[in-house]
Amino acid sequence: MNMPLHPDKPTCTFNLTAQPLTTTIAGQQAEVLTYNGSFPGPLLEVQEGDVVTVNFINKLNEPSNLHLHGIFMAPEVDKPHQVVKPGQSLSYTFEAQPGSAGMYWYHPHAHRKVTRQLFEGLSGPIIIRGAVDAMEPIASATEKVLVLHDITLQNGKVAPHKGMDWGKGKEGELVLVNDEQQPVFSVPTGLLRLRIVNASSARYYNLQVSGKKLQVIGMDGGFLEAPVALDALLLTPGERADLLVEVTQAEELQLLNLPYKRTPVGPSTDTPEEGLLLAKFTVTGHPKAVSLPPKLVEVPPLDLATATGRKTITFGASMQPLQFTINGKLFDQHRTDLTAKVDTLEVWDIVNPMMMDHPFHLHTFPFQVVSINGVSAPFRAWKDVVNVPANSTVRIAIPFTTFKGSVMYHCHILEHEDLGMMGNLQVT
Ligand SMILES: [Cu+2]
Repeated sequence: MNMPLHPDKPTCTFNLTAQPLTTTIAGQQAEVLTYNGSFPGPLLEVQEGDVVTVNFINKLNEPSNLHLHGIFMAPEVDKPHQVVKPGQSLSYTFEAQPGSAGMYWYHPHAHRKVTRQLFEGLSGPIIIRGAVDAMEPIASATEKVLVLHDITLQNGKVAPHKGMDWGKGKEGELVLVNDEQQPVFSVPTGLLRLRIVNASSARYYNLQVSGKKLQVIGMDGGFLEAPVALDALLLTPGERADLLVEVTQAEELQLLNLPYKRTPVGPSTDTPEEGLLLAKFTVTGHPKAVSLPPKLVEVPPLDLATATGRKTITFGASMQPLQFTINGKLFDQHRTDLTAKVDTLEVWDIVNPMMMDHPFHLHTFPFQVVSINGVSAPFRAWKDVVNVPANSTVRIAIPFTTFKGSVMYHCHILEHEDLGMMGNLQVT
């Protein structure tokens, strides 16, 4: 039995219409794809406990659908296999589960269409709010939602993918924050909360705020137990970060993308050594003392000794034609690749024997990263995407709770997903 919805709880309804739009991006006019004429799509904001309906309307000239990435919902509501033909619509109704406060996003998931539809502009942010958001000092922080998306424009359109782009994953020439190149935000002194979505099809962001520690308070779909201070944070496609920056005086801050090589061989990054400027924050106001929240939520450790299932997921590829595989197989939506039992804990090894990184994404069920090449994860967090570096193995632990059904797992470099690097898991 899947968890029933509670009709007595507050309800929220959103309509999202996928449609083309001619707009100006970085001074160039181009036809892009939008939700509701907005690039990126509008922020959907709900509270834990809300019953949420998202009505998706397809006004593109090809099939599409909607994936509410990372949200803990029944597989039959997520239904990424189901495509919506042009002119048709589909609804997604779910309860924003207690304890699921965090940053999520939405994007198309129609197989073999995902890369291009997302690269041309289809994505948008979702926030589920909970008790921690109402807690000081987080409640009074200045919050900015930043959707990172790259794009290449050419002759008034979004540039097409070429052969090599499908292998490496296309990185757009323009790196946009929301709909702008290098936007400048005016913010007051105090705590600055940055909620960042990597909505690029393939680009990794190695984020730094000049001269500041990033105080990570959440990753993907949930808060950490306490802030973790980092100099830089790698955000791979599909991942989200919830960061606090302590800004005690008027100054100018730069959000930078530092170089990161997705493959240890050959030239793989166009990012200058000193970093690429993504956005600026002009801070004004009187000097202000700030403090960090000492404690956020419980992220209970998982007892691996109780795990009843172990699996190995191995990435692979073949040339001519270029294809990407998991456990030697191309994606087939009619084939069940793996099975798991509800109310059990499983440990999976994600093995990447290739010379390039792949970010692994599992639908529906959040997991914890146990180790990377045998070294324990630096902090405990609920994740739905984890980077698996080249020639590496990442071990994750997944509690299969509440829901049964068919869920997908795939590489979140969308070119690889569209070329077959995806599988089906049946939870019974
Ligand atoms: Cu990949």
